[in-house]
Amino acid sequence: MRSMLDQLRRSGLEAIHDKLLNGRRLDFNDGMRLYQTPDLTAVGYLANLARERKSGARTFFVRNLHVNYTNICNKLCKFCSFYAAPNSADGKGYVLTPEQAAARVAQYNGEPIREIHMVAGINPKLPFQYYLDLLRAVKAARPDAQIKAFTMIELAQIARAAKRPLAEILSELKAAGLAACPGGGAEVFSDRVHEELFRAKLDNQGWFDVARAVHAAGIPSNATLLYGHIETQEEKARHLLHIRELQDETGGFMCFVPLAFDPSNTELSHLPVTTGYANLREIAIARLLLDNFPHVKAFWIMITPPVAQMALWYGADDIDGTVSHYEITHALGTTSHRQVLSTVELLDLITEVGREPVERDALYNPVGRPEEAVSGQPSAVGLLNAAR
Ligand code: V47
Repeated sequence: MRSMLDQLRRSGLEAIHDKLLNGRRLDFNDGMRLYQTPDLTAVGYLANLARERKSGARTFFVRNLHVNYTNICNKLCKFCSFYAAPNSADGKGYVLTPEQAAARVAQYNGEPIREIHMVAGINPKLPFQYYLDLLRAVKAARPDAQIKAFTMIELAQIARAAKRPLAEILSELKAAGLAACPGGGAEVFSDRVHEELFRAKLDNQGWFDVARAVHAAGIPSNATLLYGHIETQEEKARHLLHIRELQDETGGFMCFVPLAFDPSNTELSHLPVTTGYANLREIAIARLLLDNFPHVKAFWIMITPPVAQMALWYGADDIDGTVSHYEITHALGTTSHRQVLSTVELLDLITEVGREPVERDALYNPVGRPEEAVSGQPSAVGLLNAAR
């Protein structure tokens, strides 16, 4: 019978295993080796070592909902199926008023939502005041939930609309209810991919500058990688190392979210969807290279609940949440994909694979009954009872 050590040796991953055991950082070549070996179980074994070192068996989830306040966007990214170009004649563009956004959130008043995830297109017509009013209205509708809003791209636009320095407007947005920022808009930090797929968008350096300012303002954020389109393995490995470097500098990232590209209804619809094998590898490599990130997320809505469940043994310690109303890839009515999981379904996914669920808020504070929040380790039974 072959041991795991034999398997690691045969897969060329023995040196990476040694580095992990000795607390040494992985480098670009290690990243490439992890992308190139066909032996995903060996990669997963290593990622699971790193995952358990950070979080043990704990798996974080959140009761959340999404609000996409406008789909009007002047960036025209080739990978996006969500946007309506400004002034387009098809009549599909919309902007939610702050009151409409608040009303959408208020529909969930009976549910203990903890995180409101609010992002949208880059709509040059919206004035700075709109963003403040939006945050205040949504916060007033659900004062018990934290607002995680605005990608680095949106923040650059908001500063432009305000005609004021970013640092100044960040403190106003924070006072209006902004608790954290999501990781979107990062795509792939490669000038080649930027030029080919999202030329009109803030460039890679710009994304870093905004993230730096956000973290300096005391607002934590996530970071993403959009994979499964035209990017190369080298570009992905460099993307991860760039983000790791920024995290060394600011310490402001909470979670890394690999986003699997969904080609449907995009200019790249000829590309195949990513496989479960590719999705698990992306999560595992992120966990291994991003040694300074507290969390790695399996975003089930993109990779399906069964693959997200497996990912809990391939490096992920966060399975996102109940996710109501996700429109970035699944505009309402255009897909048969699942959009919502109940809390009980999420808990079942986590516990079936022997992981321990921890309900969190947008800032990764454990929530639940007071005694559970103190220990940070709520029991699955307690959570299940609370959820029923
Ligand atoms: O920046 C756009 C991506 C992002 C497609 O921080 C696509 O917790 C797949 O960032 N197929 C926005 N992805 C969503 C996002 C996000 C999602 C969930 C959790 C978090 C978090 C952040 O969606 C965009 C872009 O990278 N995206 N089009 C597509 N066709």
